[in-house]
Amino acid sequence: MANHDEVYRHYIDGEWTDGMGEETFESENPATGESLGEFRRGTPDDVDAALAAATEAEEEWQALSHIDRAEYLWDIYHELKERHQELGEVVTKECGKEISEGKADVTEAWHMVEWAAGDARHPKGDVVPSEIPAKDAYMRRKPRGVVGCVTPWNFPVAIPFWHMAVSLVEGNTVVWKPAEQTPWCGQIIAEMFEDAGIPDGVFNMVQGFGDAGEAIVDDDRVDTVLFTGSAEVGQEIASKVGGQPGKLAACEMGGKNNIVVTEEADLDVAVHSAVMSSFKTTGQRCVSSERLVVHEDVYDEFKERFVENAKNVSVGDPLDEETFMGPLIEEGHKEKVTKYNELAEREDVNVLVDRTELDADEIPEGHEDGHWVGPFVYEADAHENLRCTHEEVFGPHVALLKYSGDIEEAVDIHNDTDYGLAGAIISENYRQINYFRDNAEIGLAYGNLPCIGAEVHLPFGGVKKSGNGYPSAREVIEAVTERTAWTLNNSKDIQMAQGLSADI
Ligand code: UN1
Repeated sequence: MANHDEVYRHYIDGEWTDGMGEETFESENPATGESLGEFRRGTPDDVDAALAAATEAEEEWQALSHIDRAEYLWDIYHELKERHQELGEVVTKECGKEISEGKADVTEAWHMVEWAAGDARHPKGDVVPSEIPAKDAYMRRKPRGVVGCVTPWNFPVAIPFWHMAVSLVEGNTVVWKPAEQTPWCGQIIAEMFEDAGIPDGVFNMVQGFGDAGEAIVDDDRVDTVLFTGSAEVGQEIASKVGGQPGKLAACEMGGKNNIVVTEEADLDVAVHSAVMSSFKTTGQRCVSSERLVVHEDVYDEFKERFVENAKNVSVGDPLDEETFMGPLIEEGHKEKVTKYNELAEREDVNVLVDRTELDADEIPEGHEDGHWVGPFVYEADAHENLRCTHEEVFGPHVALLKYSGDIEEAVDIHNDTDYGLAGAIISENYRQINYFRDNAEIGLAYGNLPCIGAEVHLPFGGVKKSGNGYPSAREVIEAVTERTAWTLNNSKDIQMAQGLSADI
């Protein structure tokens, strides 16, 4: 538990500071409504101070080798592992994910740190044969400089390390704004960097809201912006940064993700995958599935079994190991999910399960102020352009969409959203699986698996409205480094490529 006698601060230039603003804000446990601690609210002036420190620290940090820089992260790797249970509980208390998910968040963080720090022993560069015999050509990677990171609440430990671990090992300095819903996780991560002895100004953390995030995005001293979060904010960032030459943004946003269940599916695998993908994290992963595209031959049996699960899946105290779904993150989000459930009714879908309001006896004692919602499941026309089947809800709001044709039709339905993040096919037929693999418009494609639970050493990102670039996992290296093509002439003659005449 955070210490209630103190107001937690920003970490700028190796110091804990109140910053320049007067305001504070509270972190709230979404399962109980209790306050977890009070935090200073950062202002654009605080971001300015953090960016000044990060810019100042660049030269010294870049003078270290990858391996020396990685040493600081190895310390954090060990700490994450040693404090697994404790930190998992903090994640669960602050963002409401059930405890196995809270712990998995911490595990994912140390996997990322391990990948980035281990990668220091594999510095990246290429020797490329030149088309001219006496020429050597190389490609070297260099850090871009200052990386600004804006991270979401739903993976409050893992995603910051997706952004920051590779950035730092590659020689960038960092200014990070944690999500305003999970400042306690932000505080703990900053303490870890301090304990690891990271040089002043290399890592900076400013707590706060959208205005602080915007100050990071707008500032010329930031060379790369990494953002994971909502489609609205991501689009705004991408278009703002697109208008600033020399600056780069890698954004990963949401999805309206599908699972395709063909007539050749193993229905045990199908139901299990759909329940995991739709209800884990109470549907609040960017990779959660809200559309289940099911062939008519297996539709009735799938529906019956999925509905049975949706009716019975446990919603409750996320610290209890028996719980499957915790609360939603905040009251405003509960209102949004409720509105989408109501919208679906107005759009005249056939509602199969409606647990929008839980029964009083389902809510555990002491948790009356939590933001509870259970599954909402309905069937709708797969070819109709309804808002409820096309807009991301980010909750346990799930449409069953029946199809009757072949795999081409299923994949057409699958692709019929503006998003393209994650999706899965459940089938025992390799031709169907291969067709899905080659034609589904998504960045993360799964076969006979839930579409959540990506591993950090694979690229993580989407297409269409789901994002540009990879602010995450191993591919983040593309966003936080730039490459120099270096060409050396080993002769006294000037010889040109493309057969260009060198006569003067
Ligand atoms: C997210 O939903 O924002 O693939 C990230 C997964 C996790 C990351 C999810 N490794 O489900």
